[in-house]
Amino acid sequence: MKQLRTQVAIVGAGPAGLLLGHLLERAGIDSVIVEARSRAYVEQRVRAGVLEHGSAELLAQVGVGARMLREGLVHHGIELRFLGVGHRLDLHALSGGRAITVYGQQEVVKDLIAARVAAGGELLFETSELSIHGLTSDAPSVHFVADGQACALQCDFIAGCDGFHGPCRPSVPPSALRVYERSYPFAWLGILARARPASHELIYAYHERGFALHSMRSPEVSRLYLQVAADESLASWSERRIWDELGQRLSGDGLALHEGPLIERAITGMRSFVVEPMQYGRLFLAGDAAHIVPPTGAKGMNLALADVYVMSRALAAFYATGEQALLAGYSQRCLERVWRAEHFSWWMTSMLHRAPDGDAFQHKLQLAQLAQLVSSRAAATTLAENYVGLPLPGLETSSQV
Ligand code: RFL
Ligand code: PHB
Repeated sequence: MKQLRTQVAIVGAGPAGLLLGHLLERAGIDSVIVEARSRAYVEQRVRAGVLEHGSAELLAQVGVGARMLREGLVHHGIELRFLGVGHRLDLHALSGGRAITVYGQQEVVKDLIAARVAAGGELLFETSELSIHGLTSDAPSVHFVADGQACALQCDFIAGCDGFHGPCRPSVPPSALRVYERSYPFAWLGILARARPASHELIYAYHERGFALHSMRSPEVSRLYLQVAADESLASWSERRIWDELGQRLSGDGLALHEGPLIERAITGMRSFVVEPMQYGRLFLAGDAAHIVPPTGAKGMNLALADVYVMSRALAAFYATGEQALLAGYSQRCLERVWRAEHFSWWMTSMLHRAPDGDAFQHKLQLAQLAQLVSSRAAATTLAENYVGLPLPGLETSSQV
């Protein structure tokens, strides 16, 4: 077996693992990132699209934001649409000058991989048979196969950034973790279309037929989502049916969708999930490996970035001075933000979707809540503050990205 050694072994090259590798590199800490998929696969995986104010600032401040600053779309507002009428929420004014940046997750991933390669950092793709060992010892290790060769990577710490289905969380004895979970009786059908966005800003629509979301990736590419049944099959959704349904839920009040060829379509289930604590011995979990939110609040990728920011500061303090308090506090520190985002994502989801068993009373409650959001500055401020995101502790902030 080939013997390797590093300070921090990072499992997974999604946004969490890649940003952690970059932040550690800047702090002079050696790491190896081990990823099961190919580089092309992770660079093309279409997922989230909204960066919170703090996430965009973090990427820019640590030197991986140049393309995001050029190509990302800074948005100062979103629209809530119900009963066929659109209402703009001025996020910028309501949040004291903060904004969001629309920039695809796979673009963040591409920029982070380019930075890793340029810095000469170890990043192994297409590995298999990964397992982790010695978590409660001072000498944990990660075993895997790379290029047909079995490897044992000795390290001081393991960062489990391997997503919801990765092997790190299941390696912890179940009695050491507590799981909090909720599933939802619907899913999202998401499309990417070569079509000019119908609006400059995101539109979250509550409709009797179900939720719809209008988003984008560039001035030529639209990203749209439809609430569908939890067990819906993609096969029953022709291109024509998708556009017709989007039109029914989103159009009207001066808004007309621009149709175009589909580049991508997929159905994603919705769930809320948190594991506590996010640490076991020398294993630290981050991102989807530790928590999942339904995508309605656009928080998934942002939480992943925030976790590894906190983890990198704790590891930097440990290697600089031997200080262990920040590492010991990692889980608690992250979970405060995680639970805020869990609540916000659950709340947005419940307010904007039609529950299959929802009755007329439920529908009226949702409409009353939406009406309050677009008429009360206090209510709108709560949404805006959550949507643009909490500041990252210790990060210099500006009011304008
Ligand atoms: P990721 O991005 O899932 O990355 C984990 C990485 O770990 C690798 N891995 C392994 N590597 C080595 N050995 C193994 N045995 C491994 N097992 C797994 C995986 O291949 C992968 O590369 O987790 P990370 O970094 O925590 O980032 C989290 C975000 O990706 C996630 O929160 C968001 O994308 C969630 N999400 C969405 N969030 C939004 O805010 N808006 C969206 O529209 C949105 N759409 C989505 C989504 C998540 C989806 N998933 C997880 C199925 C759409 C989908 C389809
Ligand atoms: C996206 O652009 O993919 C997107 C935007 C907002 C969300 C979820 C996804 O809440």
